[in-house]
Amino acid sequence: MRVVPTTPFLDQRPGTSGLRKRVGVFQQPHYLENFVQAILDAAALPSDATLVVGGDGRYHNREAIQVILQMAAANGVRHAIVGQNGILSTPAASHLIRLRKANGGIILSASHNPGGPDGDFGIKYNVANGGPAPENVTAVIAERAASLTEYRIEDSADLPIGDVGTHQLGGMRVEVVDPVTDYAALMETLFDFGAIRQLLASGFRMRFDAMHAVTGPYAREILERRLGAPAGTVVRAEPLPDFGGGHPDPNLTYAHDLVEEMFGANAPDFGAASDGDGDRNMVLGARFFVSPSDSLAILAANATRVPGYAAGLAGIARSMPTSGAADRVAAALGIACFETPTGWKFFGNLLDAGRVTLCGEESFGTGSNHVREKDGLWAVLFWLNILAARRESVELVVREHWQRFGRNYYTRHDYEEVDAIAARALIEHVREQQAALPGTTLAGDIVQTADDFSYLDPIDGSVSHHQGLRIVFASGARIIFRLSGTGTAGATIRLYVESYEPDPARHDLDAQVALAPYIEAAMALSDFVARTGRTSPTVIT
Ligand code: G16
Repeated sequence: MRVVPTTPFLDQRPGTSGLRKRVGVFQQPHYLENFVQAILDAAALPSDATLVVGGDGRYHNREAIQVILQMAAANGVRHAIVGQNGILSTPAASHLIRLRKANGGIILSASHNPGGPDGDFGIKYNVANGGPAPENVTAVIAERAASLTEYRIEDSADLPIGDVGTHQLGGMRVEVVDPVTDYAALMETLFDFGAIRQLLASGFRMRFDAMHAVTGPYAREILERRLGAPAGTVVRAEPLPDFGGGHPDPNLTYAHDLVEEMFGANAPDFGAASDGDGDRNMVLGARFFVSPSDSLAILAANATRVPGYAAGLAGIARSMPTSGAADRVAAALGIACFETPTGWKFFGNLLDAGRVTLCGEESFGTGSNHVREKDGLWAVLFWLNILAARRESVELVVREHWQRFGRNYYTRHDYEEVDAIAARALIEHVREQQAALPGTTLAGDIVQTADDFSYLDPIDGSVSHHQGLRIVFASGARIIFRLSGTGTAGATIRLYVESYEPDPARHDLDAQVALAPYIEAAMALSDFVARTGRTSPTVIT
């Protein structure tokens, strides 16, 4: 064991989901080691600790895993559980932490950000409940990283993590496990595999785009082998270190091949994609896009058709920028709907306390109390189970939902890699105007409230400030400005816009058209073009 003197890096502060930086930043001498030591110090693990380690297979994953194992051994961890070849999807890692009662896990991923030598890398710590470390832990990680003077590492040859089995590293036992088996078994306990198998055998056609990211092996095993979907249902199934040069973000822009197929002639009945680390999902019907906010509401409204949720839901939680569609379902079901800041870590306490069963975010994330992360393939199986039970098209299921609950028109405009100073100034400019907005008219609607969202966690009493600027209208419409906490270059400004339409005769508009007056008002209020030089978003969802 070696103790290596080091000096702190000043940029090692976790964002919305761990530390995400360019690969080159992580390849600097001591950079990864410093952050791993900060995690291990902050985690304050007991002497017989078990740690789960895995990642999405992106460039630098394998090298980083060897370093993490050597450092875990040197820091007294007794048992490490590693996915074969260093692969574990984020939800599978969360499940493994819970299943094996590990003390925590280190997950390597920059999620939906591109990979490869010039792409992004990331690392985050999950705690014993299987979920991302809450803010009180990430704050200690940041403090430790900023004051570190040394790290500990075991001098050892690389372990053969391609082989399932047990290895010894110093005083630590390293167990290399198949990444898929336990996760697939969990899915079988939640969903009616028999009914889905019948649906898939009935001529129903689906396509799953794994985007050359981590879900390929999971989707092949579950959809093709266990559920009998024809070979080739899962495309781009091979996880590649650079995701085949693509951007593994399942949205209308980056999952373009799937979108083209689903909006083309002879489109399959159902299409889905997942992201780099397998926690996001996008769901499509034939020539029909399901907005993630609607998806959460629809899963909630149909939950009792699915075996794992047949007893009903304790409650629902959604992030603040996610549309209010789920709130309407919760009201109809007579259950609570919680509004949390952006970041899956904020759902952990509510799930642990049994206050909510389903959670979701506008950023293509949906999940439940089965793990403590959002779960892409789980959402796909939930949809398939509903379709198998209802035998209706995706479009019909969504339209019937709107008819019953009204439609929440929704869009998110992302402006990526904006100059960071200009982006912060724009947010300040909006903030300064907020106090004077209530009672005034914007986009032909009266502003009811305008604030900077703060969250009081009802379980542990912690408060999180500055979670996004909201402008809420009398009609229920909302305009929200927020800076992303996951970008790695400049700043990403997110503009979220929502309106509510109860009249089914007005449910057929394109969301961009329906929301145009609010979008224009937001652009004018923020002086957007002049301040950023941008006239159109990088990504529209
Ligand atoms: C992460 C978080 C999500 C969050 C998303 C976007 O997802 O886990 O909770 O909604 O980032 O965050 P931001 O708007 O700050 O960029 P993922 O899939 O990237 O891990």
